[in-house]
Amino acid sequence: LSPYDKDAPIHTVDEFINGFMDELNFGRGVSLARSSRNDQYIALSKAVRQNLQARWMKTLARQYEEQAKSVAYLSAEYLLGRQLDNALLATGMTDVVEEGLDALGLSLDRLRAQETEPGLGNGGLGRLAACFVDSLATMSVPCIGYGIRYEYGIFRQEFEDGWQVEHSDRWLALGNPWEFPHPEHAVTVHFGGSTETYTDDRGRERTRWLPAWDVQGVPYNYMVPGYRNGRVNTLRLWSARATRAFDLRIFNAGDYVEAVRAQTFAENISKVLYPEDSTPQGKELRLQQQYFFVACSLRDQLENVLPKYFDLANLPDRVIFQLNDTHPVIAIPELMRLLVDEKGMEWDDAWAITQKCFAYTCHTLLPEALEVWSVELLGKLLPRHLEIIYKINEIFLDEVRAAYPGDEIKLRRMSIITDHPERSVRMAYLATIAGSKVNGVAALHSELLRDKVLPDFSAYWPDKFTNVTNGITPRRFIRLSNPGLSDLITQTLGDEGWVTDLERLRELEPHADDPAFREKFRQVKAANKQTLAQVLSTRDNITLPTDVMYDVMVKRLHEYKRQTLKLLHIVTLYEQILSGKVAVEDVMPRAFLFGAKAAPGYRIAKEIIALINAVGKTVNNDPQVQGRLTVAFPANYNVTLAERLIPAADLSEQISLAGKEASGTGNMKFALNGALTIGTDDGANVEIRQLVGDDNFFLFGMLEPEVEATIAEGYSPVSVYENNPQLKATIDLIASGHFSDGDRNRFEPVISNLLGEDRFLALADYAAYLEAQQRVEAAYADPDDWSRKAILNVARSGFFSSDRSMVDYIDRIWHTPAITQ
Ligand code: 26W
Repeated sequence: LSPYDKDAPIHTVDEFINGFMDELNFGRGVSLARSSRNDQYIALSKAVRQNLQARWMKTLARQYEEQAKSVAYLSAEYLLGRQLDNALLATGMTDVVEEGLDALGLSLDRLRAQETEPGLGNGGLGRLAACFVDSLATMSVPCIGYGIRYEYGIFRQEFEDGWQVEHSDRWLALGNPWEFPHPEHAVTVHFGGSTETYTDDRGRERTRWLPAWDVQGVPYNYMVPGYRNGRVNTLRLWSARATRAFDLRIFNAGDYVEAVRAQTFAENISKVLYPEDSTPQGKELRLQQQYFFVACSLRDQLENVLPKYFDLANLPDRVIFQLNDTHPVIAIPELMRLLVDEKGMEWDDAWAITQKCFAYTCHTLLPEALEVWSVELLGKLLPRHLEIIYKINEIFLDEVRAAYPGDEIKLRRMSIITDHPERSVRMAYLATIAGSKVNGVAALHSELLRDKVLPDFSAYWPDKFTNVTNGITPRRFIRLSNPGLSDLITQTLGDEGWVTDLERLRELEPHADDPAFREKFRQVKAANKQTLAQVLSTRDNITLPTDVMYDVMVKRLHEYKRQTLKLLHIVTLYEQILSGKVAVEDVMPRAFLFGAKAAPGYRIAKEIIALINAVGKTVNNDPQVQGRLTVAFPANYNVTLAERLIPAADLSEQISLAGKEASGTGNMKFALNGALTIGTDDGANVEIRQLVGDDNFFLFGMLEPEVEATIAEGYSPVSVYENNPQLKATIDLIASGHFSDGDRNRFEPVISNLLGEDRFLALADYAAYLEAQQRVEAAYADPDDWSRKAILNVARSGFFSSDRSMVDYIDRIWHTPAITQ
């Protein structure tokens, strides 16, 4: 940096007021008196970001000087959450800003509320990417996150008569102070057309792609601030726009209006996030999105990030591309194409480089979630890539043939190309063959991935397979979201070091036995419930009692996650009151809180949402219940709401069918914030239970091998129903129309799904779940012991810091040291 470049300009309250007023008066062009709340929010954000910008330039300069190896994280989703608070925390500016705003008669809380969160992800996978980039910045590890700047993020959910309705998420409508567009660095991406062979000047037979159309990717940079370490990494999201060539061609044809319309066609590529979580639809636009952002990102690395005249043979020393699920896997043939077709490298040399430059993380076990692209579609959109994939497959199958002579079945099983149900490309296989490492996201998941999903590949390459258990950033998910608990921890441990060294929470363990500490801990939880009740009252017009257990289930609505099992529990408690089996005075008061979005085309998931809302309406308004059971389902669950809900929870519901939830990360957030888990032996629940101890976790349900055995035996949900009188009474109450104004058909789809198929064995685990809920009630009846368990959950959750996940990725996969100075 030259001496003319500015260092962080804001340190004092006066400097802040100056910076803020400059941004307001000269950035927005309004006086304080005339400014809107949005003007104020943007001016505030821009004043805060000044301090980050100075650090950002320095970080980039250091990285360049050290020629450091970086992680290029390729992810179609980043579920970032609000930026302002995180920037304040990272820079340590909160107090100065609060005081400065106060002096101007403004409130930081109100301006915070003005921010629309960037919801550029569906759920766990997108949020994980956001946690990982946060941790890497905090650990001074060079990383650039690549993704798509969707103009519309995940839809905004509303309920109409309890039914989910989707609205577009216009998150950019009021301006976005957190992004830095760089149209001058736009790159061009090609699509379609055909390929041809030719002989180059050295007499070699080569192939080139003759594409039919192209678009430009404009990079928008976002700052990823490290926590108080003076580092700021980059998140580079690509936005699509029409190229000049694109519209010139049409202008020349004389149709001006058609030319302008064509620009819309190009811009459609980054228009909207696909709201599908786990069921890929094979839509052409989705493949366009995937190729668009990885092509932009690879070109950016090769042409802008690496020095001029860089020897590409050394690429693996400078960058590792981490594939966040299969969504960016088309990057593999793209790198081969760049190296072979454009740089003139020999195939084998290019392949050796490519194999070192990629690593693949799988985030699912559901077979229907594994992405497959039809050969027809891929060949139409990316003909050269299809050829490259075929060649990769051919060479790989030759290897397999040599290793297992005569085993035609194995050959067919391991082929990237499958013929059923139509000729298509299995992206997970391509990623496994090309990647240097393949990892699952929790211990159990990595085991199942190795042994059940990719057994042939793990037998062939045992060392390729590894595990990295997911994590969550403690900055956002305790320090920011739970200031009360954070202050208590800091007071108890003596300093704030735990925020970047989460294993230090272990030091809380001895305090779990201290009655005074338990009391303070309970006060924090009680205050968090008050805050949440306040938020839900203004946000959703929901009335919540604050002196009851908060039992929370928040995650995408999916059958395998089994929201219906939770619902059956609630209806059971209610039925027991109605039928007089249990006196209402003996019912433990509880509030059941749900948050969940369903994929818009996922019918049964939407029916389940409607049923939860219907049950809530009936139960909440039934005088017989005397307010002991409350069901709350605030619409539009997102990161911002999670930050309020999780700190207020007593009980965390993690009740997926064993073997289906790859990891879960919400489960970690709850434990860290002092909720106890009721959960199955699934995903990271397994590790949570091992760490917090069996006494501090309510385990129930079948284990994964039992699940398989039950299905193999021929599972009959209806006989479970026939043989359990309470279950029968519960389901019959729903079927009777009690929650649908007497309409017996209203929830027939849900009922017949449960009794006829029950793909995820909710009924099979029902009895065990009720029994576990009774253990929960018994434990909650002893507040002191419950607090002790909750404190131990906090104290033993340090492992789930995404900082630890990053250490594991660095040791096992990336080998990227932190930068120094
Ligand atoms: C449309 C195709 C599709 C397929 C899969 C879209 C999205 C997916 C993701 C893999 C779904 C997802 O978010 N998986 C979740 O990833 C989290 C982070 O690793 C895990 O904690 C969750 O268990 C897993 O469901």
